[in-house]
Amino acid sequence: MTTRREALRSMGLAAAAAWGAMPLKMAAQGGAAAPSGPYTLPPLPYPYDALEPYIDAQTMQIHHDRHHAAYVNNLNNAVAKYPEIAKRTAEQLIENLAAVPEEIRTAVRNNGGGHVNHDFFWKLMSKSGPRNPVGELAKAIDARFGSFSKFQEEFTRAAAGVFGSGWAWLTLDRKGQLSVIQTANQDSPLSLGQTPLVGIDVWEHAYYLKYQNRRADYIAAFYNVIHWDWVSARYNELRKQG
Ligand code: MN3
Repeated sequence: MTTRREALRSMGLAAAAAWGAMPLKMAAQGGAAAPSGPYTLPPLPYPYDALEPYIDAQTMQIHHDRHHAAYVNNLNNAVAKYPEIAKRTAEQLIENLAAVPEEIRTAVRNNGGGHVNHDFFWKLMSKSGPRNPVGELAKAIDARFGSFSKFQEEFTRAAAGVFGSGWAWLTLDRKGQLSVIQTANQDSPLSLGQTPLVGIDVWEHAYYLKYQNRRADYIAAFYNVIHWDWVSARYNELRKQG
C-alpha cells in the first residue's frame, strides 16, 4: 500500500517527466500553455499568399514562422527568471520598460517589441476594403497633413529614410494628435506613449526576397495592403477611450 507521501512523490515525478517531454510537443502544436513561457506566437490571420502580389508568400512564411517566432521565444527566455514580469502582457512590458529589471530590459525591448510590432503588423494588412482611410480618421488625416496624399508623402519619406532596420508609423498620442514617426530596430511607439495606427516594417527581412534593395518599391506596394477599415475602426475606438 502506498502512503500519501509516496503517492505525491510519484505524481511529482510523473509530472516532472511529462513536463520534460512537453516543450517539443507543445511547440509543434503551437500550444497556448507551452511551459517554455507565457508569450505565444499568434497564428497569421490569413494564408501566406493572401497579400500577393504585393507581399509574396515566401516572405510572409519566413517573416511570421521564423522571425516573429524567434522574438516570442527570446522574450520567453528573457522573462523565464521573472515570474512577476511574465504575468504582464507584452504590450504592458513595452509601455513601461522602466519597470522591467535592468538585466533583461534590452532583451524585452528588442524581443517584446518585435512580438508586439509583428502582432500588430499582421492585423494591419489586408487586400480587401478601401485603399484610403474612412470616416473620422479620414477627416483627422486631412486636418493634420492637408490630404491623404500629403500623408502618404510624409509616411513614404519616413519609411524610406529609416537608416538600417526599423519601422515607420502613423501614431496617435494621448492628446489625440496624429504623427508620422520612425523607430529603430524593434522599438515600439508604445514606449513613447503613442499608439500605432499604421506601421511598416522596413527591416530587409520584410521585403528583400521580392524587392531586394528596392525599398521604395516595397513601400509603394504596401499602400495596397493597408486594412483601412480596421485602422479607421481602431482610431474611433481609441478616441472613444480618450
Ligand atoms: Mn519584421
